[in-house]
Amino acid sequence: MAGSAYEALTVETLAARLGSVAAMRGTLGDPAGWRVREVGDGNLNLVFIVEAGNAGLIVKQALPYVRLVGESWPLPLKRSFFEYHALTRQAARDPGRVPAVLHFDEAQSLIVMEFLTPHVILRRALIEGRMPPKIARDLGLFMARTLFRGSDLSMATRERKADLALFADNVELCDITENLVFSDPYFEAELNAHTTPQLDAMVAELRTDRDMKVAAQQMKHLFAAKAETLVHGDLHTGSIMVTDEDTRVIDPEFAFYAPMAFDVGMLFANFWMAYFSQDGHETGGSRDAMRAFLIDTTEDCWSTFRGEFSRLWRSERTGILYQRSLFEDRGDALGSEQALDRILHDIWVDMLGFAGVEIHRRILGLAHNADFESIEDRDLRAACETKALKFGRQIAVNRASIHGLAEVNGLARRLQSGEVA
Ligand code: SR1
Ligand code: MG
Repeated sequence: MAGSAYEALTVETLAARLGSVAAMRGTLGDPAGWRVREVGDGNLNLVFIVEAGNAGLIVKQALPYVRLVGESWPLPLKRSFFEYHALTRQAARDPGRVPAVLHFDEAQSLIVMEFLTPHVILRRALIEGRMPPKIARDLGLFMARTLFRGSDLSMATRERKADLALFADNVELCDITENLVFSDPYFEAELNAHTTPQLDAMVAELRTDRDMKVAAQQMKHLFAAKAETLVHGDLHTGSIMVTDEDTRVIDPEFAFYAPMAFDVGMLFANFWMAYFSQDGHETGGSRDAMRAFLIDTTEDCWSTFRGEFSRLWRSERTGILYQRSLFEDRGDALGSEQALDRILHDIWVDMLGFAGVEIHRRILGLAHNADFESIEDRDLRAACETKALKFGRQIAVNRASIHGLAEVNGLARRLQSGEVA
């Protein structure tokens, strides 16, 4: 099928169409014995699990439209090209943290990759009250390594500029983020939805909140203008698969050169949304331990991120920025540490802004989170969402004067307990 015109796969056609792909045959044997299921539950693509005996592979294929909305919203197939190239770079920058790629077919916009089993989507695990013990460390390391090593702090400038140009073409997926994350939540955009009527008053308040609108646009400005590193671009808990022993980051089709803080803010927003949603998942008993786990996860993940970023700063700073020739080589290690502190501070402040808007868009925009959506009692869901919306507003608007996670998580606890309304 190499070189033939794009055609979406189906459960019925997959074996016949991919049966001659060497990487698939090598793992799965004769296609006559393949068992095929379509399991895509994301917003955009087809995802097939193909099994034979005890072996399995994933085939992910882009559709020429947004699956969540339908053919009325066309979307370029080229996103699988960006996903493939992002996966290869992430695999080199943090080995073992993304699924192995076995085959890429650009014309068919499909990637054949490792079948992660018995992994589950992290969001699902958190909704079920599971506490995967390694996520904070694995994700802190992943963010530090991919964000540092994709930037001008580390890469040869010619190579980085070539990558910047390559990923700059991911225009339509950036456009989704630019509109859905930073703008749509703050006006009556056509595809918006929220828990109604319970949130109506809160939504009206947010849409007339000048400070919040300015904060959201400042974050959009940064996202659009600060081409700092290759970000994953959609690093939420639905883009992570886990077991107790392993953490994998999947789905980097939104990859783009953007601020380092973007991935960190997205991820932390999703931890905080999981925190505020726990009230809605207490049918099996109290979720106090789960809430404590999520707070600890933000703290451990941030401290791992800072630690690894600092280690890389001291040992791998080979790019054009903050050259050693200006600092360490002149006996000014303190100057280099001062610059590191400034950079980590900027990531911290921007992370809070990105986290705030990510929380808002998952409650007010098109693409919602199962953390809240799976709460059937709409009054209870709205109560959880209201706390999250208030939290998002506080951290985004006040980001420059918030000094640490103790303060942010203190706010989360006070909103959760009702001490702050
Ligand atoms: C129309 S796509 C909506 C959302 O799904 C993806 O996972 C991204 O988060 C995007 O914003
Ligand atoms: Mg995705």
